[in-house]
Amino acid sequence: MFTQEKYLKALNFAAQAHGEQKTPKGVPYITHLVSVAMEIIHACEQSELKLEQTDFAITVSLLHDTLEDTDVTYDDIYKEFGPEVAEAVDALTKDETLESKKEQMASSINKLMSQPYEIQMVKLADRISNMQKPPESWDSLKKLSYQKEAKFILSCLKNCNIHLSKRLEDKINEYTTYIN
Ligand SMILES: [Mn+2]
Repeated sequence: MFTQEKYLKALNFAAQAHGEQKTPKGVPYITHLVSVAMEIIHACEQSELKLEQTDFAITVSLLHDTLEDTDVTYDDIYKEFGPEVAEAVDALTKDETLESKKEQMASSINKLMSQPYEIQMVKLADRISNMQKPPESWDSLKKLSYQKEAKFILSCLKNCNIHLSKRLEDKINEYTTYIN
């Protein structure tokens, strides 16, 4: 189970932070965050994770893109949610001082591998959410490289949660139907 008030606190904070931002498909960004949180809740229930771990993973899932994509700072998160959540969101944020997307991904995964399982779970849930049908504008090459990247993420983080790993594996296989 999880604590409704903690979910709502993180949801409201994230909704405020992302404001008018949209996903690549043009729907409000909060749909992405809620879909990641939904994957986390499902996996935590199936794995019978403790209340504290579940609340933590849900909060981090709702906030996971705030540092990367909004004006929210590490200190803002620290003040509202404490040091563990701030550290977790930071660990899920790309280092944009690195030049290529590939380097950013490698460094991000490297950083995540030494983090607690609940934080790694958010990365898997994020990618599960992002393996839905890609935008029409993506060509085959882009879709293929996105699928390849997902395989890399899965191979590095698969031990954090068996249900999320299985779900991402299924999503990766299903993704092939979107590539022509
Ligand atoms: Mn995300």
